Amino acid sequence: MFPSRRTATAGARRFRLLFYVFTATLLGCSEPVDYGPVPTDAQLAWQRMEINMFCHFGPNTFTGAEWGSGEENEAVFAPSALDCRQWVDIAKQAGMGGIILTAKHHDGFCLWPSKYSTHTVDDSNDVLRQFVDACREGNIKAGVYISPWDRNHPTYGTDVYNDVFVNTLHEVHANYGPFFEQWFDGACGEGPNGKKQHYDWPRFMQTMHDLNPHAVIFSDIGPGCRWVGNEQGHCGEPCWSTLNTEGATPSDNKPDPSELETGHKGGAYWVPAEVDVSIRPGWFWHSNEHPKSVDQLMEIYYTSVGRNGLLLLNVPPDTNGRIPAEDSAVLMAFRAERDRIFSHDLAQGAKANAWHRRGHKARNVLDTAYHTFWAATGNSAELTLTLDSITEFDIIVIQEYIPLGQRITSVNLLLDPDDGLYSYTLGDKPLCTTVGYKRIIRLDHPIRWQKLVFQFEGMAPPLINRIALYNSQAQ
Ligand code: FUL
Repeated sequence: MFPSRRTATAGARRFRLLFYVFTATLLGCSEPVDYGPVPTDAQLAWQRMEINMFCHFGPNTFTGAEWGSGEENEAVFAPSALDCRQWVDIAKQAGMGGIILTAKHHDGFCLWPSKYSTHTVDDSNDVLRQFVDACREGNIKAGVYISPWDRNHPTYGTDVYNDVFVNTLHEVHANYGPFFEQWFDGACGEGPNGKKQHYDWPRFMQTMHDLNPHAVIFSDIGPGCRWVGNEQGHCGEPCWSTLNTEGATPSDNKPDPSELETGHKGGAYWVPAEVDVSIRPGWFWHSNEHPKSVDQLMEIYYTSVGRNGLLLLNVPPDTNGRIPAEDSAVLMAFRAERDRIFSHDLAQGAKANAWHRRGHKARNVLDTAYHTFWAATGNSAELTLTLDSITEFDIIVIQEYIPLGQRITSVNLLLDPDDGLYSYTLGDKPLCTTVGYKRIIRLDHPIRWQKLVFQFEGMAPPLINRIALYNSQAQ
């Protein structure tokens, strides 16, 4: 029988204490290493972009359809004042780092003069060329959406179509790349002969890897990033960047959308969530539709970027080939609102204290350098922030250092009643479960406090690269 705490001898107690100090010292000396799957450099750079623009543009813009039939006359696609530089300017001003263009949607219409299709723009109207040139000139990353579902191609529904699709990928990536992201829509419907295609996903993925190993590949299940399981603009709660994809394929054999929303705790692969949602009701521009409000976009921001996702916000150009003024205005207001709230970090100047591994002190959570972080010594860890003075805030941002894996399973906040004005506590309710790249926590109402104790639980010792506080009510 083991001696209980109460009955242990003084010698046993001394031995136990020495054992703890020794273990803590050993842990404190070792460098943190990867826990589970970790992002590639390309996935990390992608996640740090936070918000990108999606542009759905094609014959549907002119016909009012969302899924074109593939039978539309090519001449219907006739933008009167195409200006991809305007898209770039707006995306940059809105704080976006990349734009993904639907180079071929389900109607099969190619926005470049493809040799593998007759349903294309003509040589003098190469939209994809104009798009990549404008992106390069404006120093913003270009990405491309190429739909495998093709309602026009005569070979769709036969094995030959898989060759056609691979050739199409070659043509686009070799002649117009490099692209930072390849978007593979999972939709798989009937083609012109009434047959569905059996997509050769392994071959498509291998082709992409050979063409551009640095592109982040989107599909329902990755491998670069995954569909978030809904088109409403939110991640699940929790939201893991890890996913089990063994035995799954995009389209018809993917995990349930609810699993794509949350990811899998302890999942075998790093496949972060991309939240694709449109600023308007449809994906394509329609004259009778209007953009969402700033408040709606802020809500989407909090539940996508603020829950460990990347927001891919669709802003469709109109029949002129330009982003309409009302969409641009709301995007500027969305940017201004984020700047207003997030440009003044109230934790700056605070003191941070915690047990840490050598070189990875608690104060690293306060600097803005990405690769400095606090490394806790155990799976349960506490960090205390003491602000300069009593401060009012209602938003807490926490960023986990994901280059070494996603570890945190819950965060609790204790407000120390000795130092504040009120003995307000959130103590019995976790602030959040998962953190990941970025977690934005909105409190129910602003609180005024000076000393905050964060309690972290992780599957491995938590690594935190940033904690910041904001007041959304401040002007
Ligand atoms: C879906 C498509 O069917 C929609 O038209 C749109 O492109 C959306 C982003 O993905 O699967």
